[in-house]
Amino acid sequence: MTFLNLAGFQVYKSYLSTTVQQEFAKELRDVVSAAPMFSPKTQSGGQMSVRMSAAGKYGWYSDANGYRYVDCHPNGTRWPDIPDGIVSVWQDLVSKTRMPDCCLINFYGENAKMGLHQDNDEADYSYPVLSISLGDAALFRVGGTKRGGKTQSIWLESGDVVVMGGDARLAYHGIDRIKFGSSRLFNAHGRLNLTLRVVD
Ligand code: MD3
Ligand code: FE
Repeated sequence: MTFLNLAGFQVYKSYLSTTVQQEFAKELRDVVSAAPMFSPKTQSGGQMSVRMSAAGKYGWYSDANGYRYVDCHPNGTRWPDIPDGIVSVWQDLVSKTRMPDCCLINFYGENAKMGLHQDNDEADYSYPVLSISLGDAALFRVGGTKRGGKTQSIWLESGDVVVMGGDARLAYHGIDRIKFGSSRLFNAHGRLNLTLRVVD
């Protein structure tokens, strides 16, 4: 494990052992079989290249009416519980008293990316967002709290954990591209990113 501070982002490289990553991958297979991945629609009528699902009290959903946190999957069922092992990463690095309300699950296939954005739909920014990367490596770009400022980039690899708190909580960030096929964690290529959040 090596620790790095990148513009207020706490980056824990190789935080999770291969064994733990494999255990998370297995638990996530059960989560996404109960709550299948979908491609959120954008306001402009397009589709995001990232596929998403979620676990916990809330998940994220987007359609012609905008984007928001919702307490059910689009299929009408409640989101599955966040697997215990994943909650324990939050307990070790963020809080032992306040549990996350949401574990967003983002899947990146070969050409998926996520444009620079801020995460500002949550009611309380005093809690950090914790990100867990699994599978193929991704080029992560971080900026400041205003659009158009200078940015820095870093490769996030399987087993890396990032904590975004303080000023970094409202920093612009995105994923430029995936190094498709760079990891052997899953039977298929691609990247999963988990973000644990306090929503309300
Ligand atoms: C900084 N996900 O789900 S993880 C997202 O890899 C999101 O799937 C990316 O941006 C991904 O919203 C980046 C790193 C990350 C996640 C949430 C943040 C950075 C963040 C929230 C606030 C500030
Ligand atoms: Fe984000």
